[in-house]
Amino acid sequence: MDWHRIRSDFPVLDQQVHGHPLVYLDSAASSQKPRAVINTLSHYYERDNANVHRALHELSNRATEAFEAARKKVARFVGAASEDEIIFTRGTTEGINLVANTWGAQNLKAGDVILYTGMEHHSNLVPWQLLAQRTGATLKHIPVLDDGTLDPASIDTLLNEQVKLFAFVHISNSLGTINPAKELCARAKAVGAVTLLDGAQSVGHLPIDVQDLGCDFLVFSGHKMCAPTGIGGLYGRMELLERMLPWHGGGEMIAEVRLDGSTYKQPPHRFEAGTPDIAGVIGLGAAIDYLEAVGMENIHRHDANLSHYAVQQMREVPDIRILGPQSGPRGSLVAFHFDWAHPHDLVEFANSHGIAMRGGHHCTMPLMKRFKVPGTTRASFYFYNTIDEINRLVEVLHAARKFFT
Ligand code: C6P
Repeated sequence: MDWHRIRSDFPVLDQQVHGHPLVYLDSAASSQKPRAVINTLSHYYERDNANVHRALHELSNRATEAFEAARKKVARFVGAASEDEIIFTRGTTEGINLVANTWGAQNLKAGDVILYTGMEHHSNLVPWQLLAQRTGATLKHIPVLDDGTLDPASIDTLLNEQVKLFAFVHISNSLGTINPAKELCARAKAVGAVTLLDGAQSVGHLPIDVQDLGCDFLVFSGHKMCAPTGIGGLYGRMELLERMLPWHGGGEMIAEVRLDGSTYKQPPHRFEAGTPDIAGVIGLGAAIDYLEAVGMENIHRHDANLSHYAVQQMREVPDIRILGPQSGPRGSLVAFHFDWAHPHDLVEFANSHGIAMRGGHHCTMPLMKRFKVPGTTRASFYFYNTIDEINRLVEVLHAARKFFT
């Protein structure tokens, strides 16, 4: 693979920041966009812009065709059985809230258990907490071990017949842990629990096949996989989707509206009230075309090489504690802690050297508490990053340690 040529597809990466070439190591927060996606958005607004599913004129037909073609692409990309199992959302957060407010509100009652894990992003905690308050369901979580993996003994005891929903993250945004999603979904299924997989950090980083994984719901964000912000997806198994009532009411989600009540369209349209983010959806389709052209296996391998190399090199920096798995596979990010500076000070220092990283709790406060750290600094990678950039990061970490101590 010619990764340098691929990198040149991302115009934003070709710039200086504070007199240094930009090193963008914050893709777990949001990825950069290739020219193919940017051009698709321009083309859409310059040539095809119109509302979808509503009119019969040429522009509306073109917009509707591109919009529904993107749904097919997403379905293929995540291995769904049908494009009708794909609902467009604003992102992972909205997808989880949709499931909590539809499937959750309809199916959970007092005494039922919602199981999640100690490494969830706030978006996979708070919606369930709100739902538990409304329904009287009980919240339980699988603790995280020191090495950043889920405690197998707790899985044995907690994943039982009382669990109605098991919601867990595929790749932790704060540890890099890759959870054994297929095995966990099978175990949940064996006790009759529905599964929701948070794919925010995995979709677009490794090949995903929901049918092989066996999850009931998968949520993800387009902006973390080369697509625009404000667009994402929810995959739901049709058997569940067709029994779920709508969450938002409005135009386009209805079959018939009377003054005394309404009937609703079949999924997915039942869950897409109002004018959607048309350009975002078409941009997501373009991002998928782009990722598939690079090859998901290639992307996964390159990501894995980068994070493996980064862990090895960062271990050489004195007084740094890397969170998450110390060996074996990890997602394309490395989060670390040190006592010699606040994460925000290090992020500022790195920024003055042209390096973009994130510092803080990464929307995983319970995990920070678990590891007894106020926050961490996180370098996250994507296939446009290079080994040279990791070398620059490590140089700057050495310099920062000297500067702050
Ligand atoms: N994590 C990060 O810097 P949204 O904001 O809806 O696109 O994604 C939410 C979300 C859910 N789950 C996981 C595992 C995530 O990593 C994220 C987003 C970003 O780590 C922003 S906090």
